[in-house]
Amino acid sequence: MKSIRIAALTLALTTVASAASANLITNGSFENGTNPNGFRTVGVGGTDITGWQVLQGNVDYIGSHWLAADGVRSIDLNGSQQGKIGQTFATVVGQTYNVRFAMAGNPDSGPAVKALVAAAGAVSPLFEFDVTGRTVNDMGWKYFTFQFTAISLNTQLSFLSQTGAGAGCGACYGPALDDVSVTVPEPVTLLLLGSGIVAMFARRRQ
Ligand SMILES: [Ca+2]
Repeated sequence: MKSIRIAALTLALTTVASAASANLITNGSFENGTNPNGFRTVGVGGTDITGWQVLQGNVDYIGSHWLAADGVRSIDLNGSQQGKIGQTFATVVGQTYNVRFAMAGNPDSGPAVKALVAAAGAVSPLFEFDVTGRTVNDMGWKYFTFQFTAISLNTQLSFLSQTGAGAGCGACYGPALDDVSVTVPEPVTLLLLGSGIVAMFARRRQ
Protein backbone atom coordinates (compact mmCIF):
# COMPACT_ATOMS: atom_id res chain seq x y z
CA MET A 1 0.00 0.00 0.00
CA LYS A 2 2.90 2.28 0.82
CA SER A 3 4.33 1.84 -2.65
CA ILE A 4 0.97 2.71 -4.25
CA ARG A 5 0.82 5.89 -2.17
CA ILE A 6 4.34 6.90 -3.23
CA ALA A 7 3.58 6.10 -6.85
CA ALA A 8 0.41 8.21 -6.75
CA LEU A 9 2.25 11.10 -5.13
CA THR A 10 5.09 10.86 -7.64
CA LEU A 11 2.59 10.86 -10.50
CA ALA A 12 0.87 13.97 -9.10
CA LEU A 13 4.14 15.83 -8.59
CA THR A 14 5.34 14.87 -12.08
CA THR A 15 2.11 16.19 -13.59
CA VAL A 16 2.48 19.50 -11.74
CA ALA A 17 6.15 19.76 -12.73
CA SER A 18 5.43 19.21 -16.42
CA ALA A 19 2.62 21.79 -16.33
CA ALA A 20 5.02 24.34 -14.85
CA SER A 21 7.79 23.63 -17.33
CA ALA A 22 5.98 24.46 -20.59
CA ASN A 23 8.36 26.87 -22.28
CA LEU A 24 6.66 29.77 -24.11
CA ILE A 25 9.85 30.50 -26.05
CA THR A 26 10.42 28.95 -29.48
CA ASN A 27 13.90 27.52 -30.02
CA GLY A 28 15.07 28.74 -26.61
CA SER A 29 18.30 26.78 -26.91
CA PHE A 30 19.05 28.16 -30.40
CA GLU A 31 19.48 24.63 -31.75
CA ASN A 32 17.29 25.25 -34.83
CA GLY A 33 18.37 27.45 -37.72
CA THR A 34 20.97 27.74 -40.45
CA ASN A 35 23.99 25.62 -39.51
CA PRO A 36 26.51 28.19 -38.20
CA ASN A 37 29.43 25.70 -38.40
CA GLY A 38 32.01 27.54 -36.23
CA PHE A 39 29.97 30.71 -36.03
CA ARG A 40 27.85 32.88 -38.29
CA THR A 41 27.25 36.63 -37.94
CA VAL A 42 23.55 37.53 -38.18
CA GLY A 43 22.34 41.13 -38.53
CA VAL A 44 18.98 42.90 -38.32
CA GLY A 45 16.48 41.16 -40.61
CA GLY A 46 18.48 37.91 -40.63
CA THR A 47 16.35 34.78 -40.52
CA ASP A 48 19.09 32.28 -39.64
CA ILE A 49 17.98 31.67 -36.05
CA THR A 50 14.54 30.06 -35.99
CA GLY A 51 12.02 31.99 -33.88
CA TRP A 52 14.42 34.83 -32.98
CA GLN A 53 14.89 38.31 -34.43
CA VAL A 54 18.06 40.37 -34.38
CA LEU A 55 16.69 43.76 -33.29
CA GLN A 56 19.82 45.86 -33.26
CA GLY A 57 23.46 45.62 -34.43
CA ASN A 58 24.48 42.02 -35.03
CA VAL A 59 25.13 38.82 -33.11
CA ASP A 60 27.23 35.73 -33.71
CA TYR A 61 25.27 32.49 -33.98
CA ILE A 62 27.79 30.13 -32.37
CA GLY A 63 28.21 26.51 -33.43
CA SER A 64 31.40 24.57 -32.78
CA HIS A 65 33.44 27.65 -31.78
CA TRP A 66 32.67 27.03 -28.11
CA LEU A 67 30.70 24.61 -25.92
CA ALA A 68 27.07 25.59 -25.46
CA ALA A 69 25.23 25.46 -22.13
CA ASP A 70 22.63 23.18 -23.71
CA GLY A 71 22.89 21.33 -27.02
CA VAL A 72 25.54 22.52 -29.49
CA ARG A 73 24.55 26.10 -30.41
CA SER A 74 24.38 29.42 -28.56
CA ILE A 75 24.72 33.18 -29.11
CA ASP A 76 27.44 35.82 -28.73
CA LEU A 77 25.50 39.08 -28.34
CA ASN A 78 28.35 40.91 -30.06
CA GLY A 79 28.95 40.11 -33.71
CA SER A 80 31.10 42.98 -34.99
CA GLN A 81 29.02 45.38 -32.88
CA GLN A 82 26.69 45.37 -29.88
CA GLY A 83 23.71 43.21 -30.73
CA LYS A 84 20.19 42.74 -29.47
CA ILE A 85 18.13 39.59 -29.98
CA GLY A 86 14.50 39.03 -29.05
CA GLN A 87 11.30 37.09 -29.44
CA THR A 88 7.64 38.05 -29.04
CA PHE A 89 5.05 35.68 -27.58
CA ALA A 90 1.45 35.78 -26.37
CA THR A 91 0.94 36.73 -22.72
CA VAL A 92 -1.91 37.36 -20.31
CA VAL A 93 -2.05 40.91 -18.93
CA GLY A 94 -1.32 40.87 -15.20
CA GLN A 95 0.18 37.37 -15.23
CA THR A 96 3.67 36.96 -13.75
CA TYR A 97 6.22 34.94 -15.75
CA ASN A 98 9.59 33.41 -14.89
CA VAL A 99 12.48 34.00 -17.29
CA ARG A 100 15.50 31.71 -17.05
CA PHE A 101 18.60 31.72 -19.23
CA ALA A 102 22.22 30.61 -19.31
CA MET A 103 24.92 33.29 -19.56
CA ALA A 104 28.66 33.19 -20.12
CA GLY A 105 31.00 35.41 -22.12
CA ASN A 106 33.23 35.24 -25.18
CA PRO A 107 36.55 34.23 -23.59
CA ASP A 108 38.63 35.06 -26.70
CA SER A 109 39.33 38.64 -25.59
CA GLY A 110 38.35 41.44 -23.20
CA PRO A 111 36.76 43.16 -21.56
CA ALA A 112 36.78 40.58 -18.76
CA VAL A 113 33.30 41.45 -17.52
CA LYS A 114 30.58 41.08 -20.14
CA ALA A 115 27.15 42.54 -19.51
CA LEU A 116 23.66 42.30 -20.98
CA VAL A 117 20.29 43.84 -20.28
CA ALA A 118 17.31 41.51 -20.47
CA ALA A 119 13.96 43.21 -21.00
CA ALA A 120 10.33 42.09 -20.77
CA GLY A 121 7.16 43.84 -19.62
CA ALA A 122 8.26 46.82 -17.51
CA VAL A 123 11.52 45.36 -16.18
CA SER A 124 15.04 45.43 -17.66
CA PRO A 125 17.55 43.87 -15.27
CA LEU A 126 21.32 43.96 -15.94
CA PHE A 127 23.40 40.76 -15.76
CA GLU A 128 27.19 40.42 -15.73
CA PHE A 129 29.62 37.57 -16.33
CA ASP A 130 33.39 37.56 -15.70
CA VAL A 131 35.31 35.45 -18.25
CA THR A 132 38.59 35.50 -16.29
CA GLY A 133 40.10 32.00 -16.51
CA ARG A 134 37.43 30.77 -18.93
CA THR A 135 38.08 29.10 -22.30
CA VAL A 136 35.92 27.98 -25.23
CA ASN A 137 35.96 24.48 -23.74
CA ASP A 138 35.20 25.67 -20.21
CA MET A 139 32.71 28.49 -20.59
CA GLY A 140 31.42 28.35 -17.00
CA TRP A 141 27.80 28.93 -18.02
CA LYS A 142 25.65 30.28 -15.17
CA TYR A 143 21.87 30.30 -14.98
CA PHE A 144 20.03 33.51 -14.10
CA THR A 145 16.34 34.11 -13.49
CA PHE A 146 14.03 37.08 -13.19
CA GLN A 147 10.30 37.70 -13.26
CA PHE A 148 8.12 40.09 -15.20
CA THR A 149 4.42 40.86 -15.21
CA ALA A 150 2.78 41.09 -18.62
CA ILE A 151 1.37 44.51 -19.54
CA SER A 152 0.10 43.58 -23.01
CA LEU A 153 -1.30 40.65 -25.01
CA ASN A 154 2.09 40.12 -26.62
CA THR A 155 5.41 40.49 -24.80
CA GLN A 156 8.83 40.88 -26.33
CA LEU A 157 11.69 39.32 -24.38
CA SER A 158 15.02 40.76 -25.52
CA PHE A 159 18.69 40.56 -24.64
CA LEU A 160 20.92 43.57 -25.44
CA SER A 161 24.69 43.53 -25.12
CA GLN A 162 26.12 46.20 -22.84
CA THR A 163 29.65 45.31 -23.85
CA GLY A 164 30.72 48.20 -26.03
CA ALA A 165 33.49 49.10 -28.45
CA GLY A 166 36.94 49.39 -26.95
CA ALA A 167 40.38 49.39 -28.56
CA GLY A 168 40.68 47.28 -31.71
CA CYS A 169 37.91 44.71 -31.82
CA GLY A 170 36.55 45.56 -28.39
CA ALA A 171 32.99 45.11 -29.57
CA CYS A 172 33.59 41.63 -30.94
CA TYR A 173 33.74 39.73 -27.66
CA GLY A 174 30.40 39.91 -25.95
CA PRO A 175 28.12 38.20 -23.47
CA ALA A 176 27.06 34.66 -24.42
CA LEU A 177 23.47 33.44 -24.20
CA ASP A 178 21.78 30.01 -24.32
CA ASP A 179 18.87 27.93 -23.02
CA VAL A 180 16.21 30.66 -22.66
CA SER A 181 12.84 29.78 -21.16
CA VAL A 182 9.71 31.63 -20.06
CA THR A 183 7.29 29.76 -17.83
CA VAL A 184 4.28 30.50 -15.66
CA PRO A 185 5.21 29.94 -12.01
CA GLU A 186 3.21 27.14 -10.39
CA PRO A 187 1.56 28.41 -7.20
CA VAL A 188 3.00 26.64 -4.15
CA THR A 189 -0.47 26.42 -2.58
CA LEU A 190 -1.71 24.37 -5.54
CA LEU A 191 1.22 21.98 -5.17
CA LEU A 192 0.50 21.52 -1.44
CA LEU A 193 -3.23 21.10 -2.07
CA GLY A 194 -2.50 18.45 -4.74
CA SER A 195 -0.21 16.52 -2.37
CA GLY A 196 -2.85 16.72 0.39
CA ILE A 197 -5.57 15.29 -1.84
CA VAL A 198 -3.29 12.43 -2.91
CA ALA A 199 -2.38 11.69 0.73
CA MET A 200 -6.10 11.68 1.68
CA PHE A 201 -6.88 9.35 -1.21
CA ALA A 202 -4.05 7.00 -0.19
CA ARG A 203 -5.30 6.88 3.43
CA ARG A 204 -8.84 6.09 2.28
CA ARG A 205 -7.50 3.17 0.23
CA GLN A 206 -5.89 1.71 3.36
CA1 LIG B 1 21.88 25.67 -27.16
